[in-house]
Amino acid sequence: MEKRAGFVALIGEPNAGKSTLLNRMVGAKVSIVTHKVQTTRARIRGVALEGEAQIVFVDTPGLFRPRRRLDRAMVAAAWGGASDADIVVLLVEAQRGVTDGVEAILQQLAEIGTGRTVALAINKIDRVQSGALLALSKELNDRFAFAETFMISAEKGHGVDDLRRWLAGSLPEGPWLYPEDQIADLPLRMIAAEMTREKLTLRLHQELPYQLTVETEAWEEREDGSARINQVVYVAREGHKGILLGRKGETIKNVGQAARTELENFLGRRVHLFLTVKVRPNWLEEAERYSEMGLEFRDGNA
Ligand SMILES: Nc1nc2c(ncn2[C@@H]2O[C@H](COP(=O)(O)OP(=O)(O)OP(=O)(O)O)[C@@H](O)[C@H]2O)c(=O)[nH]1
Ligand SMILES: [Mg+2]
Repeated sequence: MEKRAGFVALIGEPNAGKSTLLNRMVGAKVSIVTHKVQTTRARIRGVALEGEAQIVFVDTPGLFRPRRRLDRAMVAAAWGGASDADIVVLLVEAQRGVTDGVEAILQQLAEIGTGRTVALAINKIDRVQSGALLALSKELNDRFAFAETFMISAEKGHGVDDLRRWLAGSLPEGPWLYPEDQIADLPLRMIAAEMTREKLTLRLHQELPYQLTVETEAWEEREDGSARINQVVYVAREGHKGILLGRKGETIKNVGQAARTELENFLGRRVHLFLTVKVRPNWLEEAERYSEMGLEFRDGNA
């Protein structure tokens, strides 16, 4: 059998379950997941093997109507991921159906999707009756010529094997793109920063998760096999710093503990994690913050 390999971009509205699907396909948590929208900020690749095929999944930020510079950079990264891929999979939430947001994505897809293989994955089928699924599938297929439609639950795993097999068979023949044992290509320091951002997003309310960013500043391997990691959480306002720290520093302490536990599981060794909160009123307009996130900073984003 010939080897196959290629890129599969996962696109969809925020919260559709793209990162959950990527993690399930890879079999490890390489992309953070929360119940909130706009969790993923950059393109994150995860590698899955299926028979003789190496499938490189590209998780993307959710597609929505951007307002800020950061939003624009995220949406640009998502469409960039789609246009670079061999196959695009559009995730649509079963219970939400064809929202205005899905409508807008379908219109854009009509432009970039021609000549490209685009599959539809209706996700979160564990939340709806099967009758509703057929109607939704028909409605979506009437609007766009999807190569194939899958009904899946990224969280529970339903339909995911079928999707992976189909993707494997649809990729072009060619040599593998990554070493056999590689599952992600995000640098460890970025994975570590993302883990902390996930815990912050889960714990903080309203707009705050969207107004902060996390960077790993130092990573020291120690002789006893543990790692000493220093991270900075940038916030835009003094008031946000207070909320992040919490009473007697409780909030940041809990976040640090949760992030450390996850990092230790991921790395399989002990971690000493130190978090510092810094106020940086302009961080959302700083090119360096964007490159740290893996996003492009362009003048046109403003
Ligand atoms: N019930 C159910 N929930 C799911 C399923 N897939 C994902 N979720 C949940 O949906 C929420 C969003 O999942 P994510 O994977 O972060 O979604 P996303 O599309 O990556 O979101 P953004 O990064 O914000 O664009 C999380 O709470 C998941 O646990 C599913 O199949 N069924
Ligand atoms: Mg995501």
